Amino acid sequence: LAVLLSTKAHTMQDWREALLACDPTLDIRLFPEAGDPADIEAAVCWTQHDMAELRRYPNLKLLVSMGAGVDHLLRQPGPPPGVPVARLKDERLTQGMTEWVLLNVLRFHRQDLEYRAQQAARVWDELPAPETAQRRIGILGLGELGGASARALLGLGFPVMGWTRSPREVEGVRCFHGEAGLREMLGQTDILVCLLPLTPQTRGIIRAETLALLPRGAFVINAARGGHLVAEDLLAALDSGHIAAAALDVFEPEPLPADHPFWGHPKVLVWPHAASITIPSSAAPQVVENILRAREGRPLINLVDFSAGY
Ligand code: NDP
Ligand code: OXD
Repeated sequence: LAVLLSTKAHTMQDWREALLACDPTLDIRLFPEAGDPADIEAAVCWTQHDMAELRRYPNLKLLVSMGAGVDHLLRQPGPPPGVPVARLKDERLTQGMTEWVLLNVLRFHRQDLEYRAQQAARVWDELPAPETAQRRIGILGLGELGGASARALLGLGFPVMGWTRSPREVEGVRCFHGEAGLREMLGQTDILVCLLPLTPQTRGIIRAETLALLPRGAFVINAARGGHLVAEDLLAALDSGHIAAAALDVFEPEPLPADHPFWGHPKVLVWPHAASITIPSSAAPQVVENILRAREGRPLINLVDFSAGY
């Protein structure tokens, strides 16, 4: 029985080696060299893999995302019926995201954009000192990543709020849920951080109507998926001055087209979907654990709840 690996060409060998380091007996096939389709028992895929293609493997028992997000696996036509899907929950992936969120929160909080503009103009001028305890952070999603960012921001002394699907209690965080909760949180959010999964319910969550609820001069940080944000609405809010600046790591489509206005916008920080990059050697143990569990018919870990969409 074999494992099908399908990811960007430059990470394929790293993944192969990382999985073999956990279990040297694994038979790993690098897509598109799958061999006999009946051999494939598990597929470990990243965003470019066509889900319709997976229907070729009659003995597929498990599909694993090479990231925390699974929207690429669940979108139409979706994984083959009856095949469970697992995501990654990985300390180093979480650490990378926490660092990226802190980096951008601090850039905005500490007026880094203004100071860079001053540097370009050779201006030596002190801006008013920012108040950490008054810079309210609102995080959309308090899961693996949002929860870790919330704790790190609390540790720096920021007041932190978070919005989730089900009611949550997170120590030190003011928690909101539901439509009314979202409106209430946005009205008090100076820096909005999106760490939601992309589902039909969360698509377009950052749009004209929600941006308008943020206080004038708020910042937007999106590290989740491009589909969470309506780009034209953010551009309009930036151009009107309602939103001060944005840090964006994810776009729809990716790569961000060369002529997109975000590239040259003075108030937008563009990242190439690199806020946190999966490190195969760190993620491989849980993937191999799941492959062995699937083979032996034991309960799987880090499973996606199809009804919730993440
Ligand atoms: P989790 O599944 O652990 O957490 C998701 C959170 O979002 C939960 O708190 C959940 O609520 C909340 N949520 C989901 N749907 C809704 C909804 N309809 N309304 C309100 N809240 C909702 O995900 P992770 O934290 O691991 O990852 C989040 C996303 O980050 C990934 O799906 C991926 O898209 C993105 N990502 C981006 C990376 C990058 O480099 N840019 C790297 C890794 C991930 P509840 O607690 O009630 O379940
Ligand atoms: C992920 C990502 O989902 O890298 O892990 O975007």
